[in-house]
Amino acid sequence: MVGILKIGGSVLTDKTKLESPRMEAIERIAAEVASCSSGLVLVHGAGSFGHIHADKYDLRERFDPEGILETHRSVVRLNEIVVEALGQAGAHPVPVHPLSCALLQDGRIRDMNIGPLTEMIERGLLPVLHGDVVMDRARGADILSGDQIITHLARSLGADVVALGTREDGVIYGGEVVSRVTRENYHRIEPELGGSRGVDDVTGGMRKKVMELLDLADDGIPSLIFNAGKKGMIEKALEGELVGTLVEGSS
Ligand code: IP8
Repeated sequence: MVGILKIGGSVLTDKTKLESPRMEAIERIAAEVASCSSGLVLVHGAGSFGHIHADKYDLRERFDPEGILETHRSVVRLNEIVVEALGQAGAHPVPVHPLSCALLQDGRIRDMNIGPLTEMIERGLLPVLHGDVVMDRARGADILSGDQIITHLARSLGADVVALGTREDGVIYGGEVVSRVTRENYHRIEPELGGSRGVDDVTGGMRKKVMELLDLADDGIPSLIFNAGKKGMIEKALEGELVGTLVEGSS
């Protein structure tokens, strides 16, 4: 049983202020994750660590060695905070940095070294990855979002559960949570799907997330978007309870 959990950067950080972790949320989430960390891979977003630097150096458009280093170091700082909190909470976290194990081609993952991850999971460790700046064979370097990481891992590890914790209760349409999103209803809700709050999100917000997850659903792997800002939701999401929006294949 393999579960992939992403926690968005807006849950873990205040996206309006440079490098400001929400420590209370991080510690609560670490405790919740530690209690169901067996067979789990955790991926976290960058929030105000990373997006601000990537934007400052315009990293999606230009190859900039200084920007690459600054952006990577920033997301690693958040990763260290998350890993530390998970360790304190009793999990056995290990940091895994995409810059060192993934390669892109035109912004999409071309290669990712999965061997160490399967070994970590088998040995009871909790790999903790994050959105990162990653080398790209066509562009030099590009920003790899945690959303693309989870869909890639879900396919290559054959995940049983894929859950994305955000600060929203799920996909919202007309002020209500949409319980299921498929290719059939996507065109109707799409105009209401926005970007993300706070700093410029260089990887695209809710619309991009849902598109990524619909591609995963086309491959037969459903996923859940839920509110990780609310206590107790992580366990429910990982147990398969419908506590948000299920993105699934067409029936
Ligand atoms: O927050 C973005 O990852 P995301 C990574 O998961 C950087 O979209 C470096 C901005």
